[in-house]
Formats: sequence, structure tokens, C-alpha cells
Amino acid sequence: MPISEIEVTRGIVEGFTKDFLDSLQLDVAVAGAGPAGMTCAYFLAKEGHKVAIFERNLHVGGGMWGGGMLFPRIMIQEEAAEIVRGFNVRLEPFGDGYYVSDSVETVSKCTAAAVDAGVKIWIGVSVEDVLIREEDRVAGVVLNWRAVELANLHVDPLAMEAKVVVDATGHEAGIVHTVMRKIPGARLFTESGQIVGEKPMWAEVGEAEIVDNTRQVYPGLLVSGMAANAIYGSPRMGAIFGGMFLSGRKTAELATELVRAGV
Ligand code: 48F
Repeated sequence: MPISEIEVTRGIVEGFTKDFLDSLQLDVAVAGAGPAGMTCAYFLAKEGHKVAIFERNLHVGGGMWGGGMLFPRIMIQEEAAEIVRGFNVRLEPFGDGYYVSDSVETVSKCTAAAVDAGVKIWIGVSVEDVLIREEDRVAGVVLNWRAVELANLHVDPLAMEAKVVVDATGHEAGIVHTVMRKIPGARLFTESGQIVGEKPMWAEVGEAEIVDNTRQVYPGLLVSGMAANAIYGSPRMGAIFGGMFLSGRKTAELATELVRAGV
């Protein structure tokens, strides 16, 4: 039975519109579909939360695809292995307490797990700003097409409400930077109240500190993955990824607490 172009168009627009409208009021909005954002969203969806990820690229996976210097392998430590195994990723033991996995397999399977758990992933969509409500609480995401940004077109964004917003934008920590730029005198829940900034590579320290750095950094706004280290002044760690998965899982736990507390 042939299908007309108009029916193809209707199917796509109706499907998109239904899901988009359904996402207008989220429990948790995650900016960035790297390992941290994806893991966070997966655990939240498994708990029954309404969660969406907004990824400005056309592809998900963030810095994971390219492994180390384009060798498509990533290193994962024992502490994070159970999370990655939960995505059905095959892990090759390496030395004492470490594993190597195929980065393409890891991205694909963790994406599949998140989608199966109920996460909605919007690609080509940038979080360009946040919604702010009483007492400067972050209360949602302001969205635009990445293509609009790249073309430098003056097009107003749309918005979705969320009880909690997660900055999982990696090294940029773009959502926290936006909050600091747009709210005069804003103070983060860091010691100085300011963004400390990412330190040069030191894998051992970066991995040791990332879970502790995974916190609510501003009312209604959590930092996850490399964004957490970038805000709290910890080192980067290169192609070892266990901390990203562990940070993602902790972010889900913190977000769950905030959603339950009705923040
Ligand atoms: O960079 P990314 O993979 O962050 P992560 O989950 O993991 C970091 C590791 O990949 C690696 C590392 C390992 O030791 O250091 O760097 O913390 O994923 C971040 C994603 O966020 C997207 C970006 O395209 C990437 O896919 N992103 C960044 N800014 C925005 C955004 C934005 N404003 N709106 C939507 N997506």
C-alpha cells in the first residue's frame, strides 16, 4: 500500500507535536546527552519520573564516541562497571579493577537503555537559557534549534517547565554559566559562590572528586559529569569514564530527592 508524502509529513508532525506537548511540564530536564546526562536520565526514567534530554548536536553520546584521541575505546573502573553492565555493554578486564569498552557500543547501548526506560531525547535542540521563578529558582529550560543558533538568526525560543534542571553539558557547564551571566549577583552553592573552573588533566583526582562535586549548585539546578568538575574546580580526566556514569547516577538520586520534596 503506497503512502503519500502528505501522510509521511502528517505522521512525523503529529508524532513530534504529541511528544513535544507531552514534555511541556517535566519532572527533570537534562541539558546534554553525554554519558552523565544519559545515565542520569536513565535512572530517573526507571523511577517513573518524566524526564527529557535536550542535545544540541544531531548525535547523542557527547565525548564518548571518540574514545581516547579517536581510538574508539574507553576505560571504566570497577566502581562504575555495574552501571555500564546494566546497559548490557561488554567490558574487557584490563589490569586490576579496570575495564575497556568499545565507545560506539557504549553510546549505543546506553542510549537504547535510556530510551527503553522512557527518556525522551530531543536532538538538534540547545538549552539557551533557563526559566526563573520565585527566589531565583531555576524552573525550566528555554529552547531553540541549534541550527537557528548556528545561522545566527533572530528567532525567539520556546520553553518547558521542569521541577529540576540538570547541567550535563560537559566541560562548558553552559547552563550554570548562563545563570551566572543573566542573574546579577547570583551566588552558587560553591565555597566562593562563583564558578571555580576546570583544572588541567589529573585523572585520579578528577575521578575521585566528581561524585562529590555532583550537587545542586543553584536552587533547582544540578551539575552532573564534567560540568560538576568544571564548576567546583576539579581536574579533567581524559578517556576514563567511570566518574561520568557514577556522577549521572548520583544526579538522578539528588533530582529524585528534590522532586519528592516538591522543590
Ligand atoms: O561532553 P559530554 O560527553 O559531557 P559528560 O557527560 O562527559 C564528559 C566526557 O565525555 C569527557 C570526559 C571523560 O573523562 O571528560 O569529556 O560530562 O556531553 C555533553 C553534551 O552536552 C551537549 C554537547 O553537545 C554534548 O553532547 N551540550 C552542550 N551544551 C549544550 C548541550 C546546550 N546548551 N544545550 C544542549 N546540549
